[in-house]
Amino acid sequence: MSVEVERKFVCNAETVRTLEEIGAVCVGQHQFHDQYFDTPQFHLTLRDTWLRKRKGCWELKCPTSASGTEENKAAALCSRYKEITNLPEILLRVKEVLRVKEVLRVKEVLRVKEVLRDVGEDGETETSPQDHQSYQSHQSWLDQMNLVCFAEFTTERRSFSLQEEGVQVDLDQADFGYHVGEIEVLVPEGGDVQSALEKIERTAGKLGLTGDQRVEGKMHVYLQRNHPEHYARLLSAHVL
Ligand code: V4E
Repeated sequence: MSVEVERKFVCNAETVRTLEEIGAVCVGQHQFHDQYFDTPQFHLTLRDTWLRKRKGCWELKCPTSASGTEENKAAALCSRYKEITNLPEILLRVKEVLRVKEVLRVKEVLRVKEVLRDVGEDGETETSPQDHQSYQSHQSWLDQMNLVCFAEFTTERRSFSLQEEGVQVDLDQADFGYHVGEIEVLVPEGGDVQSALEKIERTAGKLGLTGDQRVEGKMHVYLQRNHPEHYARLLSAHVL
């Protein structure tokens, strides 16, 4: 598990040239399709927990607690989320957030437990790569936890690396007409978040970013445009 620390920024026609001038190297361009899942009552996203399927793999982004020493201006412009890519861990975390015992009827709980046991959540069952693959594509647990897709879009991403800083800069163009940049550093769990924030601030300075407002992410704009009720719930819960 790692923590992704990132700052979003508004990019423009000059951004690629500026990246090249500061020594960033383009490390690739690719397209991916994201599907995001939640209950119809928004149980996950109201807890700032984001379950998605990208390129056939499940990923969960969930909050990480700030240490308290990072609450300065640079930190305020950044977000930090734990990224979980191991499916049994994802199911465990989703189950915790949904408080399955309270939300589902007894019969449904038993079925969820069975699924979690099968994917090795209790650590007793070994899963082979084939099993893992089949659970990645087997979606019955979505039904059992009442999870439905609430957002899907495709992103064209160009990625740049600033090797000496260990920083990646992504320039994203979403298919619903929104363009956003991200400066990001991956920190191993328990690693130095303060140092990641400093690297991001130095990079932002080199890119000439002067704004002191948080820039909206793709999901923010997607929900605002497509699901105003969901958007309003997240705004009033201060998730977005
Ligand atoms: C964490 C989150 C969401 C999940 C999508 O995260 P995001 O980093 O925006 O997407 P993407 O495609 O860049 O993922 P990556 O490839 O970097 O893993 S949707 C909303 N949030 C919360 C959130 C927030 N509150 N504020 C900001 C600035 N970003 C995200």
